[in-house]
Amino acid sequence: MTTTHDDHNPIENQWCPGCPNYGILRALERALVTLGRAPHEVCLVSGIGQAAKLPHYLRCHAWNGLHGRAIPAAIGIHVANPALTTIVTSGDGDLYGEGGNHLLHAFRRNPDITVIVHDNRIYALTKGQASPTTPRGEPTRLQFDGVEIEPAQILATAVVHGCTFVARGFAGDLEGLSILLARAIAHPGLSFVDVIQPCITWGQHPLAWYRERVVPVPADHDATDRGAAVSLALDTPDRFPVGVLYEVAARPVFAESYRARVGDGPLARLPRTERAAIDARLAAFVVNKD
Ligand SMILES: Cc1ncc(C[n+]2csc(CCOP(=O)(O)OP(=O)(O)O)c2C)c(N)n1
Ligand code: SF4
Ligand SMILES: [Mg+2]
Repeated sequence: MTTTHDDHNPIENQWCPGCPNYGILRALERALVTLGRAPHEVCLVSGIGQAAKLPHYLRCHAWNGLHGRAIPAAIGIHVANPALTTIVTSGDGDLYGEGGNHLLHAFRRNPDITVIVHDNRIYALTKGQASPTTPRGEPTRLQFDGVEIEPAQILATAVVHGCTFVARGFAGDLEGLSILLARAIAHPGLSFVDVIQPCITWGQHPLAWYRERVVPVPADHDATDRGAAVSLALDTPDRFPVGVLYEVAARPVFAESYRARVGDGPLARLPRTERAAIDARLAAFVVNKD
C-alpha cells in the first residue's frame, strides 16, 4: 500500500501554524498517493529556506543541500537512478534567486524531474527580504521604501526556453493543487509548477488577498500555443491564472542517449565493465589528483 504521510516522521515541523506550506505538503502527499508512488520510489530535493524544509516532513528519500543547488543535485539523482520519481520542492529565493542559473539551464536540458516552487515572493526564512518575484513597489522588511525593479518573469522564461510543462498552483486550494501536481509528476521531461504560497508572517498580503486574485486559466486557453502561454504567464499585479499554462509533447529528455546505452537501472547496479569505464573517464578528467 502506498503511504507517504508524515505521521511516522519524528522530525518536528518548524513552519508557522497556518502557513500555506502545509497546503503544498498535503497536496504533494495526495498526488504521490494518487499516482501510487511508494515512499522508496520518491526522492525529494531542496536547497535552503522555509520551503526547502518540506522534504523533512514526508517519508521518502530526501536530499536537502546548499542554498540554490537543488536542481543540479536532482538532475544527478535522476540520471543515477531514473526509477526514482525525483521532485525538487523549494522556495522562490532558492530556485529563482540563488539557483536561478541552474533552473534556466534545466529548462533547456529537460531532465525528467518535477520542480515545485513555493513562491511567497520573499526570503521568508531570513525574515522577509525581497526575492526575484517581489512585485515592484512592494515594501519589505529590508526594502523599506519598496522594491525598485520589476519581478523576474520565470513562467514566461520557462515557456520560452522549451520547458514542456509549465503551470501555476495555489497553496490555498488543496484539491486543485494535488490534481495539478499529479499531472506535473506524470509528465515526462521537466515539469515546472510555481505555487503561490503566501507567507502569513513576513509577507505583505494575507491568504485572503491572494484568494480574491486567483483565477482559473481561461477555459478557452490553448495550452499548446506558445505565444498564448507566454502572454498568460506574464504577471499582472491583480490576477494569478492558476492551472496549466503550457503543455506540449515531451522532447528528448536529458541523458536519454546515455541511458539508451547503459539501460534503465540504477548506476550503482551497472555491470562492473560499465562502472570501470566510468571510473576510467573520471580518472582522465581529474587533472590534479592531490
Ligand atoms: C549561500 C547562502 N546564501 C544565503 C543564505 C541565507 N538564506 C537562507 S534561506 C534564504 C532565502 C530563502 O528564500 P526562499 O527560497 O524564498 O525560501 P522561503 O524561506 O521564502 O520559503 C537565504 C538568503 C544561505 N543560507 N546560503
Ligand atoms: S515564516 Fe512564512 S513561509 Fe515561513 S513558515 Fe512562517 S508563514 Fe510559512
Ligand atoms: Mg520565498
